Amino acid sequence: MILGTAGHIDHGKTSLVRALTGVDTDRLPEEKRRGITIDLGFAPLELEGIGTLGVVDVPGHEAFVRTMVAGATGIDLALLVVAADEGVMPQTREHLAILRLLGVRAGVVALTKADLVDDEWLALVREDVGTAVSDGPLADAPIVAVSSVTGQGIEELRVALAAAARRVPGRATADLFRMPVDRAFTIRGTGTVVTGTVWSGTLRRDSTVRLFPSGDTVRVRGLQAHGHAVDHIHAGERAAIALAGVDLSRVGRGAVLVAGDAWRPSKVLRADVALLDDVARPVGPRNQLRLHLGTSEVGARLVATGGALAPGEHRPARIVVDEPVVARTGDRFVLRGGSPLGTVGGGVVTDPMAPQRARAWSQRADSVVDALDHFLREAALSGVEVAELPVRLGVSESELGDLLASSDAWRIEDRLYAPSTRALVVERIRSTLAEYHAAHPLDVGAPRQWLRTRVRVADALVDTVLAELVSAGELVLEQGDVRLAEFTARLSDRQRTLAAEVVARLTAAGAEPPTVEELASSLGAPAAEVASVARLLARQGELVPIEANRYFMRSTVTQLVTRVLAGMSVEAEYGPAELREFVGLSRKFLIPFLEFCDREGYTIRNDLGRRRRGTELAK
Ligand SMILES: Nc1nc2c(ncn2[C@@H]2O[C@H](COP(=O)(O)OP(=O)(O)OP(=O)(O)O)[C@@H](O)[C@H]2O)c(=O)[nH]1
Ligand SMILES: [Mg+2]
Repeated sequence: MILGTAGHIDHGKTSLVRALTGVDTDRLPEEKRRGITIDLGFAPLELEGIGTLGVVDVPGHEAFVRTMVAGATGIDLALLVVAADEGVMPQTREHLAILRLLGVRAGVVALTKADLVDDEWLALVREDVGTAVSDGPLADAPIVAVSSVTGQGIEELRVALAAAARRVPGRATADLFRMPVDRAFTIRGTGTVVTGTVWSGTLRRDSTVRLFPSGDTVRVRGLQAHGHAVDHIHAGERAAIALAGVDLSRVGRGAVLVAGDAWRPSKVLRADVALLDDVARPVGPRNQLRLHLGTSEVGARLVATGGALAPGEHRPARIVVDEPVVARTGDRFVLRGGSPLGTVGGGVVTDPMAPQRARAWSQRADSVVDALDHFLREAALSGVEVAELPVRLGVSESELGDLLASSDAWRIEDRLYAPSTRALVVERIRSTLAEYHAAHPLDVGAPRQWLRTRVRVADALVDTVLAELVSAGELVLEQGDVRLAEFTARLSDRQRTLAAEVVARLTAAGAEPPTVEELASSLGAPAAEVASVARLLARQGELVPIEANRYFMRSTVTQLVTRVLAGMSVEAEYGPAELREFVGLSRKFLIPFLEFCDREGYTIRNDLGRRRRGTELAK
């Protein structure tokens, strides 16, 4: 569990952390010299009956609010510090707003420097502070007066923190691992080490993680939790991770470590966004913003349906970022902007992998089922990748399993489609085939491969629907050609005349018929049309293609085959010269005819010549 400090500069956050933990978290020389916190500080806090909490101490200076956000992200409990002698100040309010935007739900308020004020003053400040927190997550938090100098109230504060800690719900350890990096450094002999608060899941030593934004895949060489070497780290722990073979230049605050293949860096997020009540003017797409998500901070623009967001307004919007971020549905974020830079709002991610031109979500999806439905309908024929859904829906892999088991979405291999997609694919296949038949009325059907490219959806989708339609008898698939069941090749009147002429010519030519081209030129018809007619006649059985462009009448072929087989015995091989005696063809026609006999299985060819196959015609 993680406890984070918050509060105005100099109000005594770091002193209080030291009074609670014994650790001085201001370790930088510059922090010592200036007497202020500049970077995040970390310390373990032992609480009776609870165990070890990780404490993140943040700076209060208004120039370091971005660092405060990086520290406050991922905390379970807040320790809001207000100095009794100064009371509520600007960063008290800004930090409170940030805690609320980040979804921190519990904590304790410490009135520090109680030794500097009298009871009457303390009572007034207590009331002020009570009012300041009244509409936020700390409305019910106990307010404890303390002094880090005299030790007054420290014990009471520990008790209050323990009570608050007891009410914090546990984090999901059986989930995808993610840890935003808040520090990176090199240790001699160990190499690059990153630290952070584990947001979700569990990580094992020697496992593999991905590092973003670099995209590197790296091995976890060693793990520490609260300063001790461990085999596993879990959600809600402060962890230090030694990464094998990663140069320090490739990792720093803002990077994120994740495990599993569900994560995708993205430049468009959808989110429910709220502007703070006290921002000066509306925020629209022209305003340059900084998006703080996890420990990362990137330039961003807000595009909300219906124009700019007014102060205090809460609406779905699209956030377009300058550099890709790794986010998950349900993630909280903070938006800062204006000049001087201030916190303007924040919200919750509702789609971390929004399509480029996605419309902002007009209706807030109030259930995972609705969200999935929305993504599927939007993706239509492209479908969505199943692997990314735990991140895109913000559910664990097992929750996704349950969801898919009860969903009527259509799964084809590794993608998921809306149930209505099937009808769309059917429609596209039917209309594509209808067009093909219209353009090629003499063809049996469209080649399957051509159909796949024309329908323009994933091959697996076309194949699945094709198979269904074929088995339902709506389509016919024959030798790689697909046709609508109701389609039959039909000749026009002109083509019927042409067909009759072709048959007449071939009959007249007997055993030595002309090629398609020769037929075409003697008939004065286009070769392509004569070829189509001949193909159709061949399909109907009237003609037989002996060569690619030469057809024989079926009756002629039957006579020739009978003649050649009658002359052959099954026991001997025959050379072409002998076979020619039997059929009486010239060499030019003989060889293609004999090859046809081999193809059709009447004869078998070997080194010695051709042998008659089978006995069915032998006498
Ligand atoms: N008298 C008195 N002085 C205190 C107490 N707590 C802190 N101080 C003093 O207040 C000053 C600021 O204390 P810090 O703990 O550094 O304050 P901080 O909130 O961490 O400041 P930043 O991190 O820079 O925002 C120091 O000089 C402390 O000695 C207290 O309870 N009583
Ligand atoms: Mg400090």
